[in-house]
Amino acid sequence: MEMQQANGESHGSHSRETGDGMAQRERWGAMAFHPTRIPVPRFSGVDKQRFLHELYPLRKPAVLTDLDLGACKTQWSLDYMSRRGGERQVKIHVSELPQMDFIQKNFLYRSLPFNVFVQRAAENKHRDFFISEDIADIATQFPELAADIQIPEFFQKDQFFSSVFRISSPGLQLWTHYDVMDNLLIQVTGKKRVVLYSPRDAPYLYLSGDKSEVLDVDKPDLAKYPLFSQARRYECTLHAGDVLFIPALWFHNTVAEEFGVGVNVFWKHLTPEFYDRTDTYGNKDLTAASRATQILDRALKTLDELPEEYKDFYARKMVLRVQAKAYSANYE
Ligand SMILES: O=C(O)CCC(=O)C(=O)O
Repeated sequence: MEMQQANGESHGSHSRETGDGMAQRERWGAMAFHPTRIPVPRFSGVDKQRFLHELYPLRKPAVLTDLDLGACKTQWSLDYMSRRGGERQVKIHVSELPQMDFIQKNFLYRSLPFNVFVQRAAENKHRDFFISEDIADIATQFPELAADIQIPEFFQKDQFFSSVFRISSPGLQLWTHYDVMDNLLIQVTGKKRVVLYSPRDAPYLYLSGDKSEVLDVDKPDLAKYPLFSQARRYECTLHAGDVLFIPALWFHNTVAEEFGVGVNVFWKHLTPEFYDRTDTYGNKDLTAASRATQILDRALKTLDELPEEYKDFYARKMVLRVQAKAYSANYE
């Protein structure tokens, strides 16, 4: 029901712009935005048993504190990272503005030696962001550094997908997106704010693929994205040593409040056949979801053959059928 109302209303008000509609949009644009912030709960010293039996089944984000992450917390200074990481080339996002924008593409992919990158990322005047690799695994790419970090063993070895360094300049903002795998975001040094939205709130996020077009979640353009104010905002601040569990499909965006080093660990919580074998970042939709999307694209093209009145009628009937058949009743 929600999806139909959401899309119907927003398209209606955008396509049939009246004087009233424009005034309304201006009012929305001018309105201050003070969303309710739902704190992500924090749990201290969670062990594997508690994680798997109490927290994991809830499929909700949780900040895990006071875990034993190994020597990384005290060791990973700038000099140590540069020395131990060496001169291997790494791919990075480089942008002049801290708020990276995937619509305007205000960033470039570049390669730098790891030691140069780490030093530059720590400087305010440079804007060199996190490392992005082909399927990344810090254990094989940076064994000297990986030896310092003890990744919480909350999943079986064969579920492991990737581990990625997140080295962020102060102020770096990463857009709201979802991943299809479960994820632990381990904040080793520095401070990061994370805002999350439930998969259930997808209708309010103006999605383009796996990303939300609403780049500024603090001051959204409500004239352009009026439904965004309905998205429930979960929020936490990660301090050195905190670990955030981000369940698959939960939208998240990050702001580095200080220069910081983190490590992401992605793992498959479903059996391997669900996942796309060509996925390198853990964000390609499950194969059955991609097939269903292609079939929908074909259905939409077929509906285009109809006159508008009929297309609208059958489209609404189809939406009702999708809701009745595919929406979960068991989902908050
Ligand atoms: O740490 C970051 O800045 C980004 C983390 C992220 O996107 C993720 O955990 O999937």
